[in-house]
Amino acid sequence: MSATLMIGTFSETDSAALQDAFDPVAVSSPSDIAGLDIAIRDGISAVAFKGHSPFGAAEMDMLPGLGLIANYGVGYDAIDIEAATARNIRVTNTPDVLNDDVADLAVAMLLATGREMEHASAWARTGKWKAQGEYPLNRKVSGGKVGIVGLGRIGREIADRLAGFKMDIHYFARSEKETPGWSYHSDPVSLARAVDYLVVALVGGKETEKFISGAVIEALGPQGIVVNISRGTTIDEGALLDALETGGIAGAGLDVFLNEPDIDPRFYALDNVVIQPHQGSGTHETRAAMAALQRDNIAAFRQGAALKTPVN
Ligand code: 8YV
Repeated sequence: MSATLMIGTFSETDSAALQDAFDPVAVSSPSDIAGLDIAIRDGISAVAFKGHSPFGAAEMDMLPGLGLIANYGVGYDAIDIEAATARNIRVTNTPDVLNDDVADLAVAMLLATGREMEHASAWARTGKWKAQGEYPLNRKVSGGKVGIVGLGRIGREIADRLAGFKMDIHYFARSEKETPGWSYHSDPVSLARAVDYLVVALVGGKETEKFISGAVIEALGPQGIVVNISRGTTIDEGALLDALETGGIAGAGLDVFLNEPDIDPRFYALDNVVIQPHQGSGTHETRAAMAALQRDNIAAFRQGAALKTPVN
């Protein structure tokens, strides 16, 4: 028998489509695999995975017939790729289909933070506009200097959008790209020093942990705004909170956090932070495309065809 295991919390639509296509067994998290009967575990050859709970060697070893983990998401930092490769388990992800939405949200957070839109909205809603008059002046975003940390597919979409806002584009990447007019920085401190806005579009995982360090945040300075649409792990969150609380930087627009959704309550007390509940790819259109790509990868695996978007 060759069965599929669905791991995670899927929307009703995505779940129904997976049921129709593969009639899977379902659990909420990789840590639930241990609770499945051995006979069921032995029959699993493909996993449809969604979420950010760790999927490591121990969980893989409980599924001896596993050949594929099809991840719902471009980021696969929750999955131990080295352990999967060592066990001949292929991993796929859902790149590209979410670039637009994630880039849109990054730009929205940059504008919302810079133009103090949450404050300004509260000013109107709580009657201050009527009672106290015009909202205090804030800052011009168009034409500013922005640094993109990670010029991959999503980073590039963000940079292209911000070029439309007449911004001076700087970036950090592992190597310089063919980007006439944009300024390359080989280290993030130099990048942060050169700009007013820093947008983090790195991949997650051990290699990029705390890449945006206290030193980078300090280099950005009191006028600086940080936007993060990558993973909570890419920023030294303690250093970020300290800087936000003490005026070390001006503000932040954050879609991702450590320990989400149980995020550090210090964030809730800050009025210079725009908080989004990791909703970068969360539109009907994009989530449908991500789910379809995940199913296509499973179908390809079942047919012995080439995987659509392999990771390893
Ligand atoms: C998640 C994401 O997949 O693609 C990614 O890497 O972070 C998101 O799109 C989504 O939150 C579902 O877990």
